[in-house]
Amino acid sequence: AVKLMAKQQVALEVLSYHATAQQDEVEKLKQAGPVESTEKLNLQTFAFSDFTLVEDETLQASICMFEECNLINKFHIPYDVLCRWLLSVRKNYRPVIYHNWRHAFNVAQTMFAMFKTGGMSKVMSDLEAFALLVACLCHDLDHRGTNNAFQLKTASALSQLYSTSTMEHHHFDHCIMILNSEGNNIFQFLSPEDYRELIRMLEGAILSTDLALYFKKRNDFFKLVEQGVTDWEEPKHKDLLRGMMMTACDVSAITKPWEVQRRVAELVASEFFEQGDMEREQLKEEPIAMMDRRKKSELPKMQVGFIDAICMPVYKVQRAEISFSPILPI
Ligand code: 5BB
Ligand code: ZN
Repeated sequence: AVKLMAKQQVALEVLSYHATAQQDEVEKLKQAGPVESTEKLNLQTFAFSDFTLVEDETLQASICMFEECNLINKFHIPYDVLCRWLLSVRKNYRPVIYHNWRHAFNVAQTMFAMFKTGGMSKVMSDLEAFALLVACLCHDLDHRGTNNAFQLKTASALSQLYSTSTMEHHHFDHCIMILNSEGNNIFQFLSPEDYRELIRMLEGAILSTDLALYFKKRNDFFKLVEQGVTDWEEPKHKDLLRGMMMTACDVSAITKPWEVQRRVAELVASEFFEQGDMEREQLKEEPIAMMDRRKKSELPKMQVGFIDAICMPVYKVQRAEISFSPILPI
């Protein structure tokens, strides 16, 4: 009963924010078409930065990524449905400092580069490319700029619904809700088998962006790679690999040229500090150092710790046949 009430509460909360694209927006994006070439925008490179793109160019560039992975043709995505879905996805990111649409777009771009430049298309099917690209664009939907620990501490409706991977479950739910909205189902012409498999991969990929799950699973993955496993056909291994790719894309801001990564780290820090402020004001609690603006001077050291302990291990994974490292050459 508690769970049911939580669910109703969350549904109300979610519905108050959920919105899909307007027809005039769809028409405008349709007319604009994709950007001329992904090369022009450097979409294929790991050093890409979105700073020079205006809002609508991020959507055109997204269309381009679908196009260049041949997903529009292969999976018969109606062009207006793709446009509407992209507009809806963008609309369902909140204007928070870091976990906003731009972050999702950048994560998808790194995934695109892994396929095009990193050679991951050699081990991934088109259906997997589709699932991963969509997962990247949707993996932080309706983020509120606060983490899972904050949801638990504030006993938010969301945390009553999902006690672990709270936000990630919500991002997935939100993703499904958009797909189920009229005119937004980019999967509508998939066979029932492909559809089921794609949704399963989508859920796994979005949930794997929970740092806690990454820690739980990464040792299994590193062991596999160390053993020289090349047989990514084993479904369990493949699930693991897709999850690790999601993590590698999610934290890829740290792989950008210094000026870019510095600016992004500032956004991350600002969002953390805002949560710290809320904890102080609303919960009368001392925030952890990472979220405490009074401990700002400790931030560079923490960021280096983050890079060494969380990011580098996943980028160091390398075998002749696979590499998804923006840092190390193939
Ligand atoms: C992260 C885990 N937390 C519970 C304690 C603190 N750490 S941390 O020491 O690794 C840390 C990470 C400390 C400071 C940080 O940013 C200061 C600007 C960060 C950090 N986190 N830095 C970043 O550039 C980014 Br991006 C992030 C984002 C982490 C969000 C979730 C990552 C999901 C990976 C699957
Ligand atoms: Zn993210």
